[in-house]
Formats: sequence, structure tokens, C-alpha cells
Amino acid sequence: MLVHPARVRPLAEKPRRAGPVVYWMSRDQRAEDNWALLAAADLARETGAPLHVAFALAPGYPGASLRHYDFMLRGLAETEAALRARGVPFHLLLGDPAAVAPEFLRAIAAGACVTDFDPMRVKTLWKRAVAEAFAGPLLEVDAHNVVPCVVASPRREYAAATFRPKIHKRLQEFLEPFPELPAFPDVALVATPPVDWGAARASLSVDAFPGPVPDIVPGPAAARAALDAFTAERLPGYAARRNDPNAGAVSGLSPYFHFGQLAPQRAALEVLAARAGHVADADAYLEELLVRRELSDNYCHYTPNYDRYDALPDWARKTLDAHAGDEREHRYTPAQFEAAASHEALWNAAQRELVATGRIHGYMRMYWAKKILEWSPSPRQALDTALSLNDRYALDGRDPNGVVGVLWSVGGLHDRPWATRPVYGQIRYMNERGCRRKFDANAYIARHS
Ligand code: FO1
Repeated sequence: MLVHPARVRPLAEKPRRAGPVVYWMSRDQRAEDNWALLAAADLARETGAPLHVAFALAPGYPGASLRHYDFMLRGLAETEAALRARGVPFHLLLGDPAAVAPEFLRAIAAGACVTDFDPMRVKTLWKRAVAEAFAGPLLEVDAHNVVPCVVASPRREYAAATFRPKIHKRLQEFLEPFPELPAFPDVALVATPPVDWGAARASLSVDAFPGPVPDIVPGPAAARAALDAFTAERLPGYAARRNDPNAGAVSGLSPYFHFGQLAPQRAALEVLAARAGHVADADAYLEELLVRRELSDNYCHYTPNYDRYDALPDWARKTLDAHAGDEREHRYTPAQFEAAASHEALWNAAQRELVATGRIHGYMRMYWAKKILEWSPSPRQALDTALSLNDRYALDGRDPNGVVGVLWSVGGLHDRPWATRPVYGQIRYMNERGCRRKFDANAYIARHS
């Protein structure tokens, strides 16, 4: 057996039937290092059934534009080729996944279906539709978290401090090397024509703006190269330099994680292998990768209304409500924020970085979100503005990690109360002077003007 059984969870317990096993790929868009694909391969080999992979391409996705679809489709084309090289056919289904996935399962008379774990709301709805419509079993495999989300904790965690020991306790068990995907005989391949990627693009109805980002290459191969470059060149010194937006010290891997072109577990394995001599650097990165990232899935999974103001911790909502009527020195509409039209050059530079590059340095993302709180008419509107700008422009938006990053900054999620100030109440405060103490803000502004 290739996959730890605790990674696998039945969503619809129906008896397995004769027929091919289908991996309905969604979050984890790669042929290598993919526990969901490996679990489907396990099932197929049990009975000698053929293995198929299908991706349901929605014509639109909340917050997504051509920027994100272009990145995703270029990665998927590479994944199609990698699967075919192992004798596994890849099908691109065009249309609403809740409809086209069950249609496909019926059309090829699938015996069982495996999909990947994802706490985002849309995905839960798609899965429910497939679980109801498909006559066979639907299994969900956590291919994204090193410690499967539901294994790490059965409830919403209060903070990193409560979650960290739970992750560390199970790491040994789950942070194992990936087996290779077995090769399958080509019989199913012959009957599956290659994907028509032009037709796929033509099926989309998404905004052309924001468009593709020029300076990042999508796909699993580029993701792996980016990981290798990070561990070799930027891991040494990471702990000291990661909060300097000018240092170019961060991993830059989050777009690849978001589209599942790289397994966080692969990054963890490589960074651990490079840890000797760079213990503090590796541990600082692993804290982000394992504890913080997996805490985001924990929050979204156990909080159905995860992106709503009402989901914030009680203390944070109380303090924000109490200060909602405070005088604001500056007030901007969502459109003014979007146009980078604030009075402050540093904030505008962060917004421009986001729009132009699809990325924003982690430290600046906190600052950017906190100023949206400070300069919006209400904390509710601030939350909506920050989430929607992040979803629209960031390559790694529309992700539990982005949701939690914004809620941490604006709404004290996973944080604690600090000294009271106007507008923020007890939410942790950041200011421009603090940034200028930490890094050369003028250089950052010059780079993004
Ligand atoms: N997942 C799909 O299964 N089908 C899609 O058409 C699709 C589009 C899409 C566009 C932008 C984006 O950021 C994500 C998209 N995803 C799609 C989902 C993605 O794979 C992730 O699972 C979640 O967004 C994050 O957990």
C-alpha cells in the first residue's frame, strides 16, 4: 500500500463497483508527490482496474481572472504529459464541476472516485454534488497537508501555540518520503485523445485583467527548480532576512503550493535535508510551511463561514465593534485602495507590487492589510476589501493561507489582544515608522513606483 490510511476519508460510503478508478484532481495539480493520485493508484491496482485522472475546469472561479487560469492551465498541460508518460490518461472536463464530474464518472462507468482534500467552500459544494450523484464510493485524500488536516486536530485551533505541538507530535509518522507513481499499462491511454488546450481556454468566461504575470514560470518543473534554488541559495540566512522585503530572501513557492504544482511535503523534505548547518533558518521556514500553513487549513475546515466578519474571535469582534465609530484620519473606498491612491507611498507601493507581480512580500502583506483596516469606514468593509483585492490580484489568493493571513492582520485571528488604540482597538498595530526601522522603505517604494 502506498498511502497512510489516515490520509483517506470516505465522503460517500457506497460499495465499490467494477470499472476504472478516477482521481478527480482539483487542488493538487501534479503527477508527482501526490497522495491522492497514489491512493487512486492503490485502488486501481487492487483489482487491476485502469486509472484515469480528470480535472473539471470551471468557466469561472470566485475572484479568479486570466492571471490565475493561465498559471493553472500551463501547469495542467505539464501534468497531463507527466501522467501520460506513466500510462495514465488525463481528461479535462469543461463546465461546472458539480455537473461535469458526475457526468464523466457515469460515462466511463467508474468503479470508485478519489479526490483531494480542500477546505474552501466552493469545493465542499462541488464534492457534495459528486457524492450524491455518483453511484460508487467517493474518497477524499489530504495531499496538501503533511499531517492530514482532520488528523492533526478534530477542532478549530485557537492559535499556533495550541496547534504546533499537535503537528510536531505527528510529523514523524507523516513526513515520509514519497513513493513513485507506478506505471500503468497503456490500454486506457489509447482511447483518450490529448487535451485540446485551446478549446479549454475558449471555454472560460473570466476577466482578461489582471493578466498573466511575466516573471514567474508556472508548472511542476519550474516549481521544483524554484524549491531547489531556494534551499541552495536563500535558505542560508532565511531567519534573519525573511522580514526584509528588499532582500529577496523568501521562498516564492506559495503560487505553486496554491495550484498544487508542488507538494508542501516535498518542500519540507528538501529543507530538512538541507538543515545541517542552517538549523535556525530551516526551522524558521518549517514553522511557516508546516505550522502556519496547516493552521490555515485547520481554520477554514472547521469554520464554515471562514471569510466572514462573524467568524473572527469574540475578543477581536468586540474590540473592533467598540472602535468602529472612531474618527479616521484617512478614509478610502475599495476603488481608491485598488488604484493604489492612498496618501502613503509605502502602502501604495505594496498595492502596486500586488497588482503588477501577483505577489506581495509576507511582511508587507501584513502592513498592507492593517492599513486597509485603519483607513476603511468600518472593520467589516476592511475585511471585504482586503480579501477581495488579495483574491483578485495575488497568484496565491483564493486559498486558506490568504484568508488566514488577512484575518490575522485585520481581525486578530490566531493572535492575542494588544494595547488599545483608536480604530484598531486591541488588534495588533503596525506603522510606517516600524517598517522604516526594519528595512529600507524608500528602496521598496522606488522598486514599485
Ligand atoms: N479547481 C478546480 O477543480 N477547477 C477549476 O476550474 C479551478 C479554478 C481555479 C481558479 C483559480 C484558483 O485560484 C483556483 C482554482 N481551482 C480550481 C481551485 C484550486 O485548485 C484550489 O483547490 C483552491 O482554490 C485552494 O484550496
